Amino acid sequence: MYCYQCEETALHSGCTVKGVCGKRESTAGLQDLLVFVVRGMAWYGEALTGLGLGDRTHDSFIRRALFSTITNVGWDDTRFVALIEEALERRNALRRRFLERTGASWAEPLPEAATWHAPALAFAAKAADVGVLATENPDIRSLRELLVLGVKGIAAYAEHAAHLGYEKAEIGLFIERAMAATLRDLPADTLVALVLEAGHVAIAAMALLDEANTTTYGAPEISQVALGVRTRPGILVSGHDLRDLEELLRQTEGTGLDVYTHGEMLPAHAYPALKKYPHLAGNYGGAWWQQTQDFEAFQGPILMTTNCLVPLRQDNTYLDRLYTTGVVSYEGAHHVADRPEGGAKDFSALIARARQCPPPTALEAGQLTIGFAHQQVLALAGAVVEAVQQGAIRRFVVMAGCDGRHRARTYYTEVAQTLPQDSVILTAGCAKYRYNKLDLGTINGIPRVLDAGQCNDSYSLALIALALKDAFGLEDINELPVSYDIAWYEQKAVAVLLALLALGVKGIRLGPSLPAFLSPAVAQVLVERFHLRPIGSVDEDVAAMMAGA
Ligand code: FSO
Ligand code: SF4
Repeated sequence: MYCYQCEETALHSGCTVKGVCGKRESTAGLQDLLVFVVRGMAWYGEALTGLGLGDRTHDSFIRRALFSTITNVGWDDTRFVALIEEALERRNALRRRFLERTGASWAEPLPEAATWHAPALAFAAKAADVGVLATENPDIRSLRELLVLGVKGIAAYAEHAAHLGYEKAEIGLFIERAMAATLRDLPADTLVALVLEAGHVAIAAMALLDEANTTTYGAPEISQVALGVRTRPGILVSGHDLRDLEELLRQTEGTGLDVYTHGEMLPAHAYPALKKYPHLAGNYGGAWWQQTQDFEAFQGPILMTTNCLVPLRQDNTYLDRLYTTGVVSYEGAHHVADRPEGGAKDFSALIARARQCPPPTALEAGQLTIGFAHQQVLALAGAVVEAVQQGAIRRFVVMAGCDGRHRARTYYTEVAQTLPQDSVILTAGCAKYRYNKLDLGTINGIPRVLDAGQCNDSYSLALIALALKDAFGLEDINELPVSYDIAWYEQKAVAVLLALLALGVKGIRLGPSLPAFLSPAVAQVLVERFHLRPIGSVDEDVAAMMAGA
């Protein structure tokens, strides 16, 4: 195996024996093979689109296939074997259509991803040939991977929007074009252009998801979220899928059960159509990487709707209380099937299990204030602009992104603590768990940590920056008193980063380390064009950011 798609990759180079995340070699190989066959699907898809025979019926499958290979999503090899088999069937259907139309008249040779076929028994052997290292030139490999990893993030966000009935053909068309491009001998410049285009598509995907979430559940509003527990048995919901949470809330109404959010599900408490449920009891536990302790203590069933699911430790006892759904899979856990057309998922088994469980053990007390997505912040725009003009707010620091296990991530806690009192932190994603429970105070009644929501709600932060630019009559987003100190971990964050670059944001600090999939030459392109840089020491970075650098 060779996997270097996340920030925690071994030796900051690549996981080659077993993932630092716990991914087995067999799973890594099947994921590579799935991506390979999806590339083959995309190759025909793009060709058929060019022939006026575009077929968007495979978009949903392609999104789910890519999403399932994101870090901490799919752990069950049997699910990947089934996905590869389905991908081969779909690719062959596209191939038949293509051959019917073109016969022998197509000039370009067919890539292997478009023709290879074998039964499941041969998947493991083939996987060894189709991974990251199949591309020899390190810079082309780096650009192809940057593109594919950004596309994985885009696919995930677009899939969430699709669950709420929001789809855009342009996203599917781009995914098809980008994946097909990785099968061609393209010059580096063409790949760089595709990577930058991926940033624009990432903005489109996050905008679509924002529209889907806010149209369905209302605009997030300032809300208090309890961190303690109640006395009744509970269900813990993690991941990012709001529709799963909503269906579970409906099905648990009047059952005597409470529902708690975990990790990236925290922002659900700010949506009017979700917070209205009195049994949405609070937020439980810390960031994703602490879940083996938190899930153990919870005592009731846990529903994982998306990443991040981590492998259980040997002494964990919650496998029988673990429920996966959607693209998430884990050997030995229960899986809640997809919703039937026009219907809802059936959570009855999980609910029955919850009734037999004791209530959760309290981990914390107190509450958090959340709900600062773009609509809410723009409603406060007058006060914010005034605070800047009076000098009460000197700087905004965008600290969006992911949390992770690495000790170096204490940097983000320390930055939050070191930033002076006249600065405001804008956050989104699970990165916030490094500082959202510190008491950092308020400025003119505005909290010093404004939490816009999930990682995809980084879109909100971009809208806020654009609105501030207009409010101050500035030409360029980079003239704002805003610095970017982003933490990344997995591939959704790659999409968010590309989106920020596409918006023209310069001088982003990225940590705790730059991606291993950036070759020195590709990293240099990002440094030169966008002044992207790694994080430094806390004191130096805080001083530089406050000075506008
Ligand atoms: Fe975090 Fe995990 Fe949302 Fe990620 S829970 S790390 S960027 O999956 O998706 O922020
Ligand atoms: Fe390694 Fe990250 Fe890949 Fe897991 S996802 S195998 S930790 S690079």
